[in-house]
Amino acid sequence: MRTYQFNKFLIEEQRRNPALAGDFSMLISDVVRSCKAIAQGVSRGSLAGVLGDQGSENVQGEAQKKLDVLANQAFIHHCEWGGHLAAMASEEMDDIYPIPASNPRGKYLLVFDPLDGSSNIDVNLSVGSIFSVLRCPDNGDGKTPTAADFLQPGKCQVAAGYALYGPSAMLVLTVGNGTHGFTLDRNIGEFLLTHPNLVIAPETREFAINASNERFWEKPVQRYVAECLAGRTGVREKDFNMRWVASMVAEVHRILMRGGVFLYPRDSKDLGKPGRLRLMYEANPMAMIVEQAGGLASTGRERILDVQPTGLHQRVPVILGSHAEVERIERYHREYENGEDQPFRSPLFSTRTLFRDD
Ligand code: AFP
Repeated sequence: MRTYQFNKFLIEEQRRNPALAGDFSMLISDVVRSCKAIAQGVSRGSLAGVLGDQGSENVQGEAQKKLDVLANQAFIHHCEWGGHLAAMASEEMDDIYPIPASNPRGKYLLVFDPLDGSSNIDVNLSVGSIFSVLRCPDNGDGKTPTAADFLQPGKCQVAAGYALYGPSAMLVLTVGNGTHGFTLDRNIGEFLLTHPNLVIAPETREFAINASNERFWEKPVQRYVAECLAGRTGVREKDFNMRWVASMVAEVHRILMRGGVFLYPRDSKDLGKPGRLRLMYEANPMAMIVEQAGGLASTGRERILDVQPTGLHQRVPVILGSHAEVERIERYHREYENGEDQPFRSPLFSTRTLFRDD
């Protein structure tokens, strides 16, 4: 396989798009260095004494793992001094992190989930880091950035990517010209281009959802999943497979590799949360990656990249992956909203009607 180092890929992208030269490429290199450091810590697991709980909570009220905090520190340590960023924001930090005045400030903003799927880390399952790059609005007078500067729709991202710390450590990146995968060669400590121009299969027989929430889903999602479960005995006339790793990075990577659809929909489990996943540092970067690979990413009612953020840590419903399935799920939401969804009967549920009682 003809592979080449990540830096060669960046240089070729700069030649294609001069706007990526200089600050931007140097920033991406700093992010990649952060992911290499995290990959090293994750791979040593218990041997490095970094597993288990930190004994604190993040702004989401979620227990922090030691590696959550260490991964967050790795991004700060590798990215704060290069002079390419004005500020950073993270799942693990309540507010934004303006670059200290002691360091030069740049024209980009970095948003990241330093360790996604961290509830899997203590049981040695795949976890990852997710990152998104935005331009910092020109404050003109070099004013310290604010959280409001980050609240840009996902379509404004200039780059998005993730690192997957799995059997092999991989990096997946888009700078707006396709989605590309790199594998870490630990012998030389470099990511090598192994999966150029990834494309998501438009059709699939595989869906990923946390099925334990079924009773809390909205009816269009209940309809879609029930039809998948009915398989060849129902309206889909084909059997489906289900996967659930509880690590978004792993689910998205599988979809990039072999197609599929991932759903973390709105549910009534906690009416204060319109979904579990965060817009700025999970849904938006993954949506850009998926769309650049020919897939779709939706809330069920609108394109994720069009959502106007209202808060740094806001949550959104996420439905992404193979084009045909996401379009079907969006159609089911429209039919539900318009009262056009037909009474649903399935051999699995005898005469149970999942939809409107009227
Ligand atoms: P953690 O980082 O707290 O493990 O959450 C992971 C995640 O945000 C996303 O990566 C998974 O797809 C989803 O949550 C898993 O949610 P469930 O715990 O409900 O399965």
